[in-house]
Amino acid sequence: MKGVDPCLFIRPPPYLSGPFLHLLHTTPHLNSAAEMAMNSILNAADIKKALDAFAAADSFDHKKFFEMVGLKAKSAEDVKKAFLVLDADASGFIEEEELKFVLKGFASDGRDLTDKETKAFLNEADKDGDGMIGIDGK
Ligand SMILES: [Ca+2]
Repeated sequence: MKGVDPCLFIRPPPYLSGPFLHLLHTTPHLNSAAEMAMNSILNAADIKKALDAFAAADSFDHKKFFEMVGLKAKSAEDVKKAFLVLDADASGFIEEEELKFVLKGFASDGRDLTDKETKAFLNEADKDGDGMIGIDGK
């Protein structure tokens, strides 16, 4: 396996992209499941406060957001749990489509990120430039 990009093996099948993901993210009971999982890691009041702070379109700042929800102060184990909630298709990466709905992973009524916010978030968080965010935060 040396020299082979491991991403090739954990890329989601085509039905798990685009429209299907959108359905996944807009299905209320799935969102509630994500919200419940996130509430077991973070404080619901902190989540609400952070969502309110970035309620306006194009105001999202992921560093401040993660700090406000308390994720920055969490253990690597908890951060990993949060990552798994946001990685809706369990591909091992948070892709652009998942990033767009990232706030719904914190609360089912979280807004969608604008395309501008999604791109800015991805550009900054995707340190290795593969177009998605891995569990190592790259
Ligand atoms: Ca994914």
